[in-house]
Amino acid sequence: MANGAKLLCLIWVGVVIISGTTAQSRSKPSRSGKGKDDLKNEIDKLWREVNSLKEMQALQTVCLKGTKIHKKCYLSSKSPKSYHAANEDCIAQGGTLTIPRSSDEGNSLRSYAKKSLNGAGDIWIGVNDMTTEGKFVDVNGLPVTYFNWDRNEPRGGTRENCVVASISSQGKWSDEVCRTEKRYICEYLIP
Ligand SMILES: [Ca+2]
Repeated sequence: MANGAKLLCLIWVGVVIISGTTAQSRSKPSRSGKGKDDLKNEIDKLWREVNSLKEMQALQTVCLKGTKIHKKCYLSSKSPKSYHAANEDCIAQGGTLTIPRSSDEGNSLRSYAKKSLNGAGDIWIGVNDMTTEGKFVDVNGLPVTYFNWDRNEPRGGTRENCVVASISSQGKWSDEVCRTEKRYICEYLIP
């Protein structure tokens, strides 16, 4: 081969190699970039699924340990606490203090309380008039529409701003000093 032809051949080989490399280096990052996004989305999706499974499992454990009524599970706590401590404990477990929304719920709550807390006594429920005297709201600050006050209750005025349900006395409600230590039941909403 003549020197000129050799040179041309070398240049051609060089061009082929360089264009190959640039084609690769051009397409590679975009492919891997897209791949990374896909992978990230996939991981995010799996992570969400794992978390919702964990929540479902926790909820199932609560329902199995406690009791299940329509769209709610109850789990009693045996050690008495002040209203605030009880409320915080329920929130930490992913629930709230029980809020009986109807006489049916009140009855279910009472029979579960009777069974799980050995009969007598009062339990905190998630109702209070701490913000405005006489205006009873639930633990989320929303107005309560179902009440089950005992006769002559509430009567504690500004001194008693938290509500208990009596296990022995048909689940009737009374206002009580929030610092008092009472047993309680947390409720968990079932999706
Ligand atoms: Ca009050």
